[in-house]
Amino acid sequence: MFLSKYFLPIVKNTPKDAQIVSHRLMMRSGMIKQDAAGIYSWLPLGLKVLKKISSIIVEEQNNSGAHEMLMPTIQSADLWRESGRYDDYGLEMLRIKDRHERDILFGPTNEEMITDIFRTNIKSYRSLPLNLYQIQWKFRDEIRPRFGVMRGREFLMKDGYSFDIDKDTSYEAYNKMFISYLKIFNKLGLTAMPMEADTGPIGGDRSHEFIILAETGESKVFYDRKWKNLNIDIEKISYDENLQKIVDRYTSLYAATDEKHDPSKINKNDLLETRGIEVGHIFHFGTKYSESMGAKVVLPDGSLKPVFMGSYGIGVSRLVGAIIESSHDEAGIKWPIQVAPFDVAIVNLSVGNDSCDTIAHSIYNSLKSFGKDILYDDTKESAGSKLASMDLIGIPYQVIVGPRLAKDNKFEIKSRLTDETNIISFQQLYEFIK
Ligand code: 5CA
Repeated sequence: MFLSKYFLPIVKNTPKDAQIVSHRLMMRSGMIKQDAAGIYSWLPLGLKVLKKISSIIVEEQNNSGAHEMLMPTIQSADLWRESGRYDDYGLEMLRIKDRHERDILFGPTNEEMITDIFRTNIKSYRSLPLNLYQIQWKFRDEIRPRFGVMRGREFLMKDGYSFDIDKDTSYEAYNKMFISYLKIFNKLGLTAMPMEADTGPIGGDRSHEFIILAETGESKVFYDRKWKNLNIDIEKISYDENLQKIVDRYTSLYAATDEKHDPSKINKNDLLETRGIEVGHIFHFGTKYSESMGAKVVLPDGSLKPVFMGSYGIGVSRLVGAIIESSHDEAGIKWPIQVAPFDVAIVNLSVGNDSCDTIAHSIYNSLKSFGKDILYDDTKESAGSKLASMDLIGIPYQVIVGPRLAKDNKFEIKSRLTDETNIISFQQLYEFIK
């Protein structure tokens, strides 16, 4: 991609109302534009990151045996009346009337709709277990939308739902998602701590939040300092193992948000206190929705039984902010390679200089032939401003082509993650890419 032809509206001044670093950096780097309180447009650079995060989630959820689908954002109020949540949900639900005066709503979550899909299509215990998920926009009319995409009113969520024949197999499905979530956050370059949580308006008997530690997080969190020694290689864990044992290891050490914190449960000397960002939340609620909405399966003896369910959420758009909170410096974002909007940036410091242009173009073409996604700064901005913009948007590698080195067919390569710079030749670049 040539920067001169791209849409990257970089903002020089720090936006006044952005209180936390991820919000400031997302606005300044032209990733998002606020359209109303808690409602954002995702501009090309931001959308690329959102899609990369989504595809890592999809890949790992599919590995766990879940199936991706897509439900509408708009739902009928009648479904929510069946579960009893239409009245219970309160002011966070955006309620709409269509032209026939029918009550509809913009979905804040999808337990009712998925239960309806299940009861329409699944009749026998033979179809279980089943796990269906989607990545779809949600709307919650938050009283205090803030921190940019961290607490939006419209936000992208991965929401999944498991269906099982009894409590034991349903807990197995819950454990599978528990492990899948840790694998996802690990793949995204984040360390997420699972913490016991309240079930709130979703309901149920078991629930965990997944928290990224960050000073700017909304929740206060308390945990055992021995957490750091919990050496589990989550990547190596297979979904076929005894997952209860692994979940028990994760939950054996004290970790709680302030709603659940109980000082009597932990030795004072082991206690650490900080703040965290909730990036995922899973719930086991058994037959809460299947009973009220009549989602039953026929058992081998011909009797009917309501299915056991759980639901599993990840804040996909919130993750963009959470990753920035945990990977940035004063100059800007430092994207982990796997979610970076581009793989490599080429900065031509002297557009119009023959040797710079020739070198920059040939680097562009050869990196492209290796399948790399490249942003090539071919604009006539000053060198200082170009380098500052590249540090701001945080592409993991910058290839910097300037007239002094170009004379000898050389250029600089900078890792944005370590800020280490090296002078290299074409040959070294190829070796590096390989
Ligand atoms: N039905 C369940 C799971 S599918 C559910 O809705 N869970 S939730 O309410 O905890 O939301 C799931 C995740 O969405 C949260 O862990 C959080 O990361 C994200 N989230 C929730 N509210 C917002 C918001 N206002 N802005 C951005 N992300 C949000």
